[in-house]
Amino acid sequence: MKKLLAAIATAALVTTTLVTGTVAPASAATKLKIAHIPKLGTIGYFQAADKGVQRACKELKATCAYKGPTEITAAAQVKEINAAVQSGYNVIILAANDKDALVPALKAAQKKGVTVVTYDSDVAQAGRSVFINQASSKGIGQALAASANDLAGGSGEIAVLSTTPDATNQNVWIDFMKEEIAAKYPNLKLVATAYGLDKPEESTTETQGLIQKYPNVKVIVAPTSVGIVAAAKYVSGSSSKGKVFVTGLGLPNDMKTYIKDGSNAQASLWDVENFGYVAVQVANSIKNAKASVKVGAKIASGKGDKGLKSRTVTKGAVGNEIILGPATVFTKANVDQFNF
Ligand code: RAM
Repeated sequence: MKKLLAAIATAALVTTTLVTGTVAPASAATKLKIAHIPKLGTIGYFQAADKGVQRACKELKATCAYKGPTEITAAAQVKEINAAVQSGYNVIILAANDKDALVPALKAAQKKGVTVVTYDSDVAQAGRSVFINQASSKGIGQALAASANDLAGGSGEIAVLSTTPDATNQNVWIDFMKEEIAAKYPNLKLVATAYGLDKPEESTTETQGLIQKYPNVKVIVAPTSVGIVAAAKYVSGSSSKGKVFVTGLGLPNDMKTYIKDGSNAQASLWDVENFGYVAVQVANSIKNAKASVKVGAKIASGKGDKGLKSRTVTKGAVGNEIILGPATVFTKANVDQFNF
């Protein structure tokens, strides 16, 4: 029996060697030239993601450039996409400002052999190979609804402060949040959705506008790293402190003050640096190992992936996607343990 097991093990080894041997040697791998195109260059969240992009690039000996648009629009991203193709980039890592408007430019890029991986905010399937989603979109929507219900004490008016009206990710999350409210929290009333364009000044003005127009609003839900801190800062410095509460998605360093002071803000987020790392590693697996991106396929996500070392493709709200991992909820007790 022992001999038989040993023989099977040896046979398995031989087979593995043969399979591995058929893969192109490392030296034949395409050298990656990666353009990282965020929604807007100045957003701290994307700059944090770029640290992970750079970490993966170093590991892969790839060339990487942060091509942050100066406007948070689809048109500004189309310019960056076309310029990247013209300059010979062979991979685009993109957080999209619009689900459909970027697709023609991305299709043209893919035709020229560019591998496109979206992360954070998706485009329609035809524009990319796969989407790296930060966490389950439904899970994010449910968590936002639960937090709003908690802060509202189970009933009353709530409002949303979003980014741009066309942002794929925020729109998917808000839809799931509405579904959850209808199903579980019938005493919450969503009175308005405002758009602060992921800019501090606009987000502050929109927060002020919401509170003025809806004097009974109890909670502002901001699923945006820029909006949430603008809203929390505004509330904390106004007479609404302790009456209006802010929740949503935000960087722990930005939100610390407002989680700990009497504002009682709530916030959660995922590991943004690892997010950028995984996006690049998945792009490398697609380009150099011809990894399948079909639902059910497993993709290597790099030895420095702080989560899993390989990721499974699943079916998402827009198309095939890979989920980074659950978000961390920051509390008074844990927020000081994070530094990003
Ligand atoms: C902003 C962006 C981004 C979103 C985070 C939470 O930085 O809108 O797309 O994922 O917030």
